[in-house]
Amino acid sequence: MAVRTGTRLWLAGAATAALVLPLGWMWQASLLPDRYDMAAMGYADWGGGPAGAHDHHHGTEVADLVADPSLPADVEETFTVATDGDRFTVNGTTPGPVLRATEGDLVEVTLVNDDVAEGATLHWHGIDVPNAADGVAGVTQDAVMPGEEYVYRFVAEDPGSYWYHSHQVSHEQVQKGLFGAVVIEPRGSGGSDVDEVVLMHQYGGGGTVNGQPGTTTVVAEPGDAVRLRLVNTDNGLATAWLPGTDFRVLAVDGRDLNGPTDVTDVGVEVPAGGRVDLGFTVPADGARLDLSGGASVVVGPGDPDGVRSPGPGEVLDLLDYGEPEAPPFDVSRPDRRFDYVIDRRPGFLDGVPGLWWTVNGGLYPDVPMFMVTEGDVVVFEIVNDSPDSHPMHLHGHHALVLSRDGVAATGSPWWTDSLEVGVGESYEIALLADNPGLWMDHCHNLPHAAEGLVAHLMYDGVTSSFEVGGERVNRPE
Ligand SMILES: [Cu+2]
Repeated sequence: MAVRTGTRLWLAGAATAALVLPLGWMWQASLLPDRYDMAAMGYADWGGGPAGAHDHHHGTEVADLVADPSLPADVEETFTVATDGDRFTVNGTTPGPVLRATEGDLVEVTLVNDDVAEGATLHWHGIDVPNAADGVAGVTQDAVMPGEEYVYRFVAEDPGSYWYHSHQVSHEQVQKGLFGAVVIEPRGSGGSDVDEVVLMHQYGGGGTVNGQPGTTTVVAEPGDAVRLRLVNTDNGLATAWLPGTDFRVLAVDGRDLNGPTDVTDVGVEVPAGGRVDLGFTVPADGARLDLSGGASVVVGPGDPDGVRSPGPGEVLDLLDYGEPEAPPFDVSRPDRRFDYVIDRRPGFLDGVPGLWWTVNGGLYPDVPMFMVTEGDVVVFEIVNDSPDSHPMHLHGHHALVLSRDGVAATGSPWWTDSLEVGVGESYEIALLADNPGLWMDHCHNLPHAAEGLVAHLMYDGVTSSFEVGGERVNRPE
């Protein structure tokens, strides 16, 4: 009897050890060092193309990938960030000021940190800036601490709608207000009669437009040509609709669509981080834009106290909207093909047990470093096998949507930097590697990024001497 009890106890102990020892190892293996070089994280994935040296000690420094220093600034701004513990502001407001430039301008913005204790940065979301101006703490710069400043310089090459936000503790700082819109006007064009930013954000309650809850009024006359620049700074997908008004989608993620046609009574989806420009002529009795977050915009005559319309029955599909046009590079024979398969499983992330996101089966930081050389044509297949949707954001580049779920795109070229990848969906996208650097490629549902849904695109021969963690406690997510 005693022997049997002992055996049982031994068996129980062995079973416990069999569980605990691997768990202990997994926990230990998941611990991140106090500081680490992002360029050395994960494993190199060459996407089926030739492998380079991937020597992250010798090469071109991220900090040296700058706009031509001899160019004088055409637009010069100082953005001072501050916090009262609850909200973050830029020059005293949230959203911060709209940064306006004209195509071709050299933009120079000095970030000054007044009192944001954990530090801050400015990332120019959707603008394909030189790497040193990308504003990612621990990757392209150190977080700017109170009393310090950092100068961002870039040429505003592509007219369109963009935004800026902190990329230090971004899941907290962005939600609490450290952002603003950017508009790059085309050079020498007449433009619209009325051109307004509609920045959508939820600070913790319902939706707001440019910081205002409820209904915002845009002054316009019947017959005016209007361009509304919808910017989604939230973590989730937004839907916008214009009940009864004919409209067209002029641009997506800062790129004009080719041959967009009028549509009526369909919704338009704006992924987290994404921008959609809507164009329409103001009807005699005005127009009304309703937003899924709960806010509305009345354009021209119309009743600000009017009733919100029920949501749209269907949403516009960009896959076959507008007129096709040949891509500027040959997408049929890419130099590299990468998989970006998103899933979720239990495990440890930096020693913390939980259900964490995976990239190609691995938990952060055991994720691919997508390696390219300048001039490569690169195809990504993003597959979402997880039970939640993910707005995927690649820094420094725009990608052309080739297909969704195996169905080829047949509409206008659809260039994106913030692409909603729904549950079970797969997208094939193509890009030209024409902006050397070390670039984040992550989910813009920012809590998801903080939960490990982060990878990087890296040009062979580029090095970064910045570190995540470290004395500056750089925490990009
Ligand atoms: Cu996500």
